[in-house]
Amino acid sequence: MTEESTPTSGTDTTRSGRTPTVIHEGLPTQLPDIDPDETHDWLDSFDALIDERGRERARYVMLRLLERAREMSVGVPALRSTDYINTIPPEREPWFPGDEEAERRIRAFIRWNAAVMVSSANRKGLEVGGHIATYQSSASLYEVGFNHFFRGKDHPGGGDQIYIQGHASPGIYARAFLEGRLTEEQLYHFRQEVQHGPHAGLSSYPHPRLMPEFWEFPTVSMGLTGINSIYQARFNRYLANRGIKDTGEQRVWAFLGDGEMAEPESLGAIRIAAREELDNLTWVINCNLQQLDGPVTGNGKIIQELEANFRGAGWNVIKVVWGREWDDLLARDVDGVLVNRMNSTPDGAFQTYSVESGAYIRDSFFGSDPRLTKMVEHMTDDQIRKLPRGGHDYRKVYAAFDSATKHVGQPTVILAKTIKGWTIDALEGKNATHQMKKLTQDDIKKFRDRLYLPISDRDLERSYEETGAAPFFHPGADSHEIQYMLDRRKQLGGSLPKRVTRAKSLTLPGDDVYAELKQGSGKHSIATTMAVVRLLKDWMKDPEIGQRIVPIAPDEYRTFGMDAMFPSAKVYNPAGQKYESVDRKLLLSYKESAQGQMLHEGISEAGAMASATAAGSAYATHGEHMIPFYIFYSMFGFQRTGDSIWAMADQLSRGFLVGATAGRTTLTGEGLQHADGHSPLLASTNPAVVHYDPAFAYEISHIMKSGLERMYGEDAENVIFYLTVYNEPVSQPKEPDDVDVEGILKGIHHVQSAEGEGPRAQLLASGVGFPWIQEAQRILAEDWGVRADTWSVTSWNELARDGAAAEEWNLLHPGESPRTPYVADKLQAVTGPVVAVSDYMRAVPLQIARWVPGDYRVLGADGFGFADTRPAARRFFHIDAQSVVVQTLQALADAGQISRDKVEEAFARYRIDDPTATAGVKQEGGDA
Ligand SMILES: Cc1ncc(C[n+]2csc(CCOP(=O)(O)OP(=O)(O)O)c2C)c(N)n1
Ligand SMILES: [Mg+2]
Repeated sequence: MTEESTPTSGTDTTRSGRTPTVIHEGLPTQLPDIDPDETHDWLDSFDALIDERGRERARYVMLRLLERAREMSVGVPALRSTDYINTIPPEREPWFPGDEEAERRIRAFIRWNAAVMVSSANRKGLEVGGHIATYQSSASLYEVGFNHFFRGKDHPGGGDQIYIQGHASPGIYARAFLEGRLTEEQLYHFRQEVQHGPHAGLSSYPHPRLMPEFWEFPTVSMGLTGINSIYQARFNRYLANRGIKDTGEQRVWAFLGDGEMAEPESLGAIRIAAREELDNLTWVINCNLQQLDGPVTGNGKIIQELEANFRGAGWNVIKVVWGREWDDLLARDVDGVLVNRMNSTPDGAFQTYSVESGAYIRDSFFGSDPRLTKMVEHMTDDQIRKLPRGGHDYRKVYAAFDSATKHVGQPTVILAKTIKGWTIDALEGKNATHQMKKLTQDDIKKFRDRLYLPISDRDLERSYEETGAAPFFHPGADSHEIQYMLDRRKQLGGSLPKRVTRAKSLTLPGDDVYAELKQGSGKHSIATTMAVVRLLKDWMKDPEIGQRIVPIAPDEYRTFGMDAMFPSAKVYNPAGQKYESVDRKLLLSYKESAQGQMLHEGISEAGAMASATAAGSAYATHGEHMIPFYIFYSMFGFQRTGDSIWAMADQLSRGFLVGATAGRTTLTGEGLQHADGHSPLLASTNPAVVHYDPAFAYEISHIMKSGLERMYGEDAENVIFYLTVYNEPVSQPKEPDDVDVEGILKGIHHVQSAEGEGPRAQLLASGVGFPWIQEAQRILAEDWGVRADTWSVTSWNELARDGAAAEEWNLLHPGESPRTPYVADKLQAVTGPVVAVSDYMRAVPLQIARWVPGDYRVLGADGFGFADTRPAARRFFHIDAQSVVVQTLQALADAGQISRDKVEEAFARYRIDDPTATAGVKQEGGDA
């Protein structure tokens, strides 16, 4: 059998050994009834059951039958949601291996320090904010993880990857303080990152860029944790499948808020995790039923809603709703009244119970049915009030984590019900709790009592007098608790969170690989997109970096001419290819493989960004340099996923982003929503992004080479290279012998001087705009006697940054001779007005206006794009060669170097105000 005719190029079954079916956990409905009499008998007996024993009993029997059917591998539809009780019944809870009492005290210390840290940061005169209630609701969730599950970086398997809810950071700092990783001083400096000197403060949230040895994953932009953690887990599998690293012992844990689940990025990719059977992924959703303003779904039940979503998507769902004190009541609930009450009580009511007295709960919750009232007769009001939620019951949480880590074939989500602000009376369950940052002395004394901390009133009061806040608490490095927690971490592979960079710099390809681009395109024309893809293909053949390149595209490989890579590099699919491909006989057939190199994300720019982020940070998260090469429809890059790129920068990820089909007028026919005339501006706002807008293939060779050197060579920088490339075929010149590489990399280089006598002008253009100034140069010379020099601006953004940096340096070095911005230096000696143009809005070239000597005029494509030919669109925006000519003549007339008549004459001749003048002008290379 040839490879083309092999129906399955990966494994036959999925990772869990199951063959994927089209009907998820269901059964086909189009089955003829082969024995109607028998069917009737069954239905009759069910009716009789309802008549004789009632609906409740019938429901119970039905559920048991469903359960049995699944046990006997009879494919029946899964229930989308189950009763509002714990998924793991008490009898299936595992033995708890820890010292529960010591762990309770450790939690108390952490709770205390976390709250004191935030409260202290909000003392009068400081008031830098922070959050108390989030961590207080999730302390048990984290602590079970830290003491029993999370594997550290020294674990032989490489360690787990943990996404911590951004607003829970105080608890994580508080634990690090107990472990001796942070000082009391640093806790006092929470959210004061510069005023006490470098590294003396703590960042507000998990920000690897600000604390690169501590935080690993930025999480505070709600929603990104969800999608990024899924793609991280998937990327771990990709590394293993491709034989780059064994990640079998690494688990991704993601902690999320129940309010946060409303973000599209939270739930938007969950089916990918199920489809790829990511049982290396566990989500823990802290269901405190509240978000910032108040309840998440006061009238509904967020846990039930999420359960249905996740089950529907194919996840393993573990609900941890009730603490152990409820077990006894549930065991006595023979009529199902308690479960029924639990099922039908809305979240808003549960929130109210969290702040009400036992008598109120007895009356409102248990008073609705005499059988319920009787059930709690033996309990005091106080016992009723204290009936805990599952997410605060350490053993229930342990059971859930244990079960999640043993589950095979599906990702797991743990839905843990908690109370926001738990253990702090002043905060618990209040609608405003999220924003309550200050604790009064009275609040703090009650809190201390609830945690049984040995801090006297006197000590508290003195601390308030001296520092304006309560004191931190540390039981001493030799105490049993600290020894215990350190020992637990040692067993599990060291303290977390922690970020380490173990990857060695790569041996980068030599100059040969760049030779082809430097040759130019001869008689042909090629688009810059093609030039980039050509070089990428050659890079992928390199013995050192080839395997490390991770091509990523959201269903656009064909658009960018990368389908030629399908047969060789192959599309990654952990299940291989289980069908005979329609195009298997073609040379360029679509190939999927578990060892595939190309990440195909489906139509998900958000997913593609998440993959790029995971790949680009593998040098730290896995100690393996990987080189994401994410190519996308220009308009759907920075505009669509700007926040993800911001998070990628925070995560110190590196890699190439390629905005293909760039420009407001170059992608013909696609129109307003596709025509990108502003991405460079958006990119300029991200300090990690180095943007280039190359005009020529030879420029691309230097830029991409520099990208490799800066991101993967010696002293690698935490930057992201962003190239805008186009789909318009352009004649690519051969690289000049005296090529100005420094100029190309810094952002501007001189291309061609005009010969002859006459008024002079300087023409600047970037990207696809270069041919316009080249043509303008010719027209100016031939028709108007003006001698123009042409300059290729490879990066307006880098020139502007350099200008700003020079000014800042000058500000800070008043006594020294001032620095000159690069662009000012370059244009210092030139003559005549400077006219700039690009396929972007004016604001892009205007970024450098301050440093361009003399008269500087800018043309640009401001406004919405539309569908038409390139010549028509460029005439409409007044950015074509003729417009450049008129603009140059006008500048010369203003300077008194030519007569004003000439401007009017040119204007009339070219009709630059009239797009109809371009009707019939031919164009080459269609849309994408
Ligand atoms: C994208 C985004 N939008 C808004 C916010 C502001 N914000 C921070 S926390 C929060 C509420 C979080 O509620 P939830 O997810 O339930 O977490 P909890 O604190 O209740 O655990 C909001 C709206 C944000 N951080 N990110
Ligand atoms: Mg919440």
